[in-house]
Amino acid sequence: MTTSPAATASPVFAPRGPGDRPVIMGILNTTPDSFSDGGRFSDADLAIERGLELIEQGADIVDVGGESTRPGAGRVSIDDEQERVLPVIKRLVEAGVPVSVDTMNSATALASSDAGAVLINDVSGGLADPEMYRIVARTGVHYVAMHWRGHSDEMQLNAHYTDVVADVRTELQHRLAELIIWGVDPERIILDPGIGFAKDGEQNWAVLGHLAEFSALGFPVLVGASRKGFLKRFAADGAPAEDRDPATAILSALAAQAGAWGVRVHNVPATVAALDVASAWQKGAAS
Ligand code: PMM
Repeated sequence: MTTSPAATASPVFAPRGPGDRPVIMGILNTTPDSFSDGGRFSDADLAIERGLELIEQGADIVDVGGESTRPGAGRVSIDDEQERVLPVIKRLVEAGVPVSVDTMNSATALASSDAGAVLINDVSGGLADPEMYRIVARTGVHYVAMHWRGHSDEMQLNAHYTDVVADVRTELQHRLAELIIWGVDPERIILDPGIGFAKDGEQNWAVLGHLAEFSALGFPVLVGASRKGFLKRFAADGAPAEDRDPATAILSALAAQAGAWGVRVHNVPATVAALDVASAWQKGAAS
């Protein structure tokens, strides 16, 4: 296990100037039960094809996940998770695609880093696996620490806050402190307020409306709101999750204006258009 050269060199993590388009993380769920793409990409060949398509459409990095984290979802075994994600990561990396792995398991994080993933996207912020920070420190990959208060089958029971913005911020600061104690390079840490994780609709909006307070912690901020349940009200009753893409695109543009470093999305073309408009607006020029 060595520090991945790709992790050091990837342009995904290059410094971004004011008005620059945020990083687009394209979602590639290889789970058969993913709520928003209906499990269409559980076959490895199809998943690889989809990953390449996400890049052609303008994604900067492809986030490969093998365990569903939708509310109520059960756990998968580490073996099953790795069987799903590793072949896809290896082939995407061979094709030159910057890849992140969406995992709470340090063993999967390590195997994915060895396979060339440049980012560990951990929705548990390290709380699900006590080995995670050690692995992140040793491999030198970039790391997303998301705000989390428990696994998907119980998280909505934990949606109690005194002040959701202040509480989420404080809990992320605790993650940051621990990451740094474990020797993780602060330059490689990205924060995520965890939209939809132990948060109801109003709490999600409160966090999004105060996104700048998360950026003020001094770390890049990733927003993952794509097709989530709280956006249902902006589509017709009973409409499929894809119909939340217009609302997601607008939300991504607003997140960009609020200083987000990146957005994690299913629909990349809609996101590119939305972020290019936000960027042109901010720069006063469409270049
Ligand atoms: N949401 C999901 C999965 N992974 N990762 C980050 N960093 N942030 C998120 O908000 C996030 C995530 C759940 O959504 P999905 O089932 O559509 O992937």
